[in-house]
Amino acid sequence: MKKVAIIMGSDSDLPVVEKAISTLKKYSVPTEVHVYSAHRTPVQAKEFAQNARKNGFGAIIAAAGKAAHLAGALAASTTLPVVGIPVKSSTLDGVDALLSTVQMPSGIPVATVAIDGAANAALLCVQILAVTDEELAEKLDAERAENTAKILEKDREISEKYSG
Ligand code: RP5
Repeated sequence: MKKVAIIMGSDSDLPVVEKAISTLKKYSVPTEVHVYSAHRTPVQAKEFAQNARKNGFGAIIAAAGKAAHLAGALAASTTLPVVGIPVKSSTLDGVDALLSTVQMPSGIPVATVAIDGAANAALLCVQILAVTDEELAEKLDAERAENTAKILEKDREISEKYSG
């Protein structure tokens, strides 16, 4: 199976990124995690992206806050799918990172999830790998069915308690 890379701009992003790590683990997707910054270690970030395909990766998750150029900078150096997580750090509630990540120029796409949306970033990568992996696709279907059952149970509980 192809690996998924999780790159974060700073170790301070780890509390958000942990949800992506645990989600990929749940699906037994091989994962490699690094701290590379578009601004502080641009050479290492670029080198990683340039070599990612030949190193067996199928997708890259990039998490960064503030002027969050990491996902775009990685996407500039690879044609693997790059999923950006805008991280809510300090002042502007993550809107700074959201706009920095999502507003990519034509030709260099970044699939941007919600602010701190690490679980969805991982799920999107699983879905990308599942295009050619039937077993993963079945796991995704099973998880969706389980989630649907949970929500319907909540509906039943709340409906019983408050309707009338
Ligand atoms: C970004 O700046 C990082 O991704 C992080 O979200 C933010 C703050 O980094 P630190 O100053 O905490 O290292 O590049």
